[in-house]
Amino acid sequence: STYVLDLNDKPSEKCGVLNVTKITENGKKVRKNWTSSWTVLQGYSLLFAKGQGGSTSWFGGNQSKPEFTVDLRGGSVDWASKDKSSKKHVIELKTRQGTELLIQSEIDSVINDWYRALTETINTHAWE
Ligand code: I3S
Repeated sequence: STYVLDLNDKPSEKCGVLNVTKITENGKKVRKNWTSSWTVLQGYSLLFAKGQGGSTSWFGGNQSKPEFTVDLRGGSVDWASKDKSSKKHVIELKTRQGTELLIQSEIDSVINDWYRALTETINTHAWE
């Protein structure tokens, strides 16, 4: 039989473009700055790189470095309450280190897949 290996089927290996902003850094509130970001879930790490614009680049390439990386171990993920953002389909991600991020996509199937993947990852690595 034949099957297609879809990278996005694995809970711990997923990538795509999302809108992202930090709202808290090391426990301190920071100003929102929504940016479109190439996002990769790799094991328990969530990596963000500048999305769109500029040269075509990827993590494997020379020109691109992840802008920041989030360690999901011990973190939490939930749908953001209305007071966190006026946008639709917003996920709130909190890390053990005291960073809070909002991640969003206009496409609800996309954000639902991310919600599932992040939840599975956090649950899988809950005791590390
Ligand atoms: O939670 P806030 O402060 O209403 O967030 C909005 C602002 O950050 C706004 O920027 P400035 O106030 O810096 O101009 C952004 O443009 C909005 O996108 C933010 O709100 P949403 O509801 O989109 O997360």
